[in-house]
Amino acid sequence: MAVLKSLLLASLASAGLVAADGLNTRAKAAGKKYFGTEISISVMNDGNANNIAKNSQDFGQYTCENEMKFDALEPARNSFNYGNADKIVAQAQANGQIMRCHALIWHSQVPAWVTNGRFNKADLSSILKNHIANVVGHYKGKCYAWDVVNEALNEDGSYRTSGSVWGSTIGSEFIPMAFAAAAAADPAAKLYYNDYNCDRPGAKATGAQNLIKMVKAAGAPIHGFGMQGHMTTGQVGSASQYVSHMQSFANLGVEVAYTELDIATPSSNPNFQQQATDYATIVSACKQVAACIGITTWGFTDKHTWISNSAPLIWDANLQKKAAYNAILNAWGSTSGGGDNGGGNTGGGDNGGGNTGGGGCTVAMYGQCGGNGYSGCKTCASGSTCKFSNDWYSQCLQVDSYQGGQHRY
Ligand code: 9MR
Repeated sequence: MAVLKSLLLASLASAGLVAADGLNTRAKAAGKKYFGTEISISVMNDGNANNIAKNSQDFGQYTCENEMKFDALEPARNSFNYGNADKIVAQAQANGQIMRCHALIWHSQVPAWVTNGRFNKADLSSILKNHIANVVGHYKGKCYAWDVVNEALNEDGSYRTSGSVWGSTIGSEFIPMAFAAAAAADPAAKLYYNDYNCDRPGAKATGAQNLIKMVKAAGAPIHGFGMQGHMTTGQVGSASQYVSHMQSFANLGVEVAYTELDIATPSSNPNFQQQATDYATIVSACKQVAACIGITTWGFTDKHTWISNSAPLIWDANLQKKAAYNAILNAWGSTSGGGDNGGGNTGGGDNGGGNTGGGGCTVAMYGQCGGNGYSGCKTCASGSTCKFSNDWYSQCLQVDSYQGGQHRY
């Protein structure tokens, strides 16, 4: 019966008789700007996967996975390479999808000419401003939002210096400096601070709120907070905690978006029903908060995910829709904007997680711990280990308790 109904709706939709249905269509009917996905050149080169990404009923927005990062765009000083990122933007525009642009200033994926350059504060500040002026200028009018600064906080909410060329050379003033430079280059773009492990109240989320206040006090514009939302199946808990937490950011005068949502479950022993419930919980929370303007998942198929041995997304590795797909549709509600049900939120435990920074030489989760030219601390905070990513970058990554594995880079 359900199959017949969806076949009927699909043919009516293709005949233009009813609005086509999808994750993005439902999000918009619930008053949001978009439901979107991270995409990469590898996904665009995977024809069947890319056909899913091109469907604007499901995805109204793209974020480049790596193609707009500093190392990709300015691999040598003042020499900019926009080829791959432009291909993604062109596909978005061809399909009527908007871009969240990611990420201008981050301690990770910084090219060696910057990290090894031994620049003083004045020189590095001018490198930062030049990068932003070029990149934001190049994409002026094409990015709904920019992640201006990414992951500038330690787990205890203090500003990251260890492993960050920006924080250690310029100090925290690089943050308002970056926001001011982005605003000058594209006054219409929404300027975001984006970070992980801020999804619930805690020291790091408080640090993010202090950072937003600090940028404003310095006289620079900041319009949004990006909750990355890298979560674990079965540990998501109830929607109400996310509702009040997002509202506490909105109270600072910024909009909020889930920018990198994925909900890990081991591919060897997945729990897709629980995962579906957990996706519905986050969607239902966003739906309840006016300031939550949209949700981006960090990819859409388990075939292309940054987390090894995991099945964290909405389509499986064979590009078939998982239980999460319908759970998200139901959680948004009907396309006519009426109230469907909210999607089942089960209670469940709220484990805050999060490792504290610790004194002396400890690299927080996701911090750099090795790579050519890296001379900083190599000891990862407890719960994480130093994992090789490429010749220039090793990173402290979480040891997943459920499988003893590691997130990968
Ligand atoms: O998914 C990205 C992966 O391909 C890269 O190797 C990695 C490099 O650090 O970055 C991943 O994306 C990250 C994002 O840019 C910022 N937040 C965490 C994301 C997942 O690791």
